[in-house]
Amino acid sequence: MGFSEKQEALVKDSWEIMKNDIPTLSLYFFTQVLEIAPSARGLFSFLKDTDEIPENNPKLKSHAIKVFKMTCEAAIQLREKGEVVVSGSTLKYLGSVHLQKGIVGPHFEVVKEAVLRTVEKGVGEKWSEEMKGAWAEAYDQLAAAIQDEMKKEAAEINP
Ligand code: ISQ
Repeated sequence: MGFSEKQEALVKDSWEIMKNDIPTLSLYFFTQVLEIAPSARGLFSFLKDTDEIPENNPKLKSHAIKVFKMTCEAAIQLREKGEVVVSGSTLKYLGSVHLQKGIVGPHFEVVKEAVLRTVEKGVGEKWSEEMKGAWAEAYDQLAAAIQDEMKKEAAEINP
């Protein structure tokens, strides 16, 4: 099943709403990631030496924005092209950082759950199962593209 215009609109419109409150939502997003997987704290330089999640930390905000923005872009491409295409250099970069950090499949699942919870909080009463499905699919396809690149890169390092 392809990605419909309606699904694309659900993702785009919810991201437009969420953009109005990036500080709250990025904090909420990281809180969810750490609630689901406390050990993920060690993966982020700005969380390593603290028990709390720093509010208004620029790195935290930019990390959160990247995940949401790329998922939103993935939704647009899914509708336009039927697949997620990340530019070669961006994909290579994403593949190598995630590989270097030792990220594996279950990490992507944690972040997926945190993304969905954050959208739910961000859009309030506009939240629906359909919106959840659209975000989940866009995220899954983006995560699959990154993980494919990680496999390729791992094979180059260790053929
Ligand atoms: C993955 N890549 C970049 C930033 C992130 C922030 C939170 C969770 C996962 C992430």
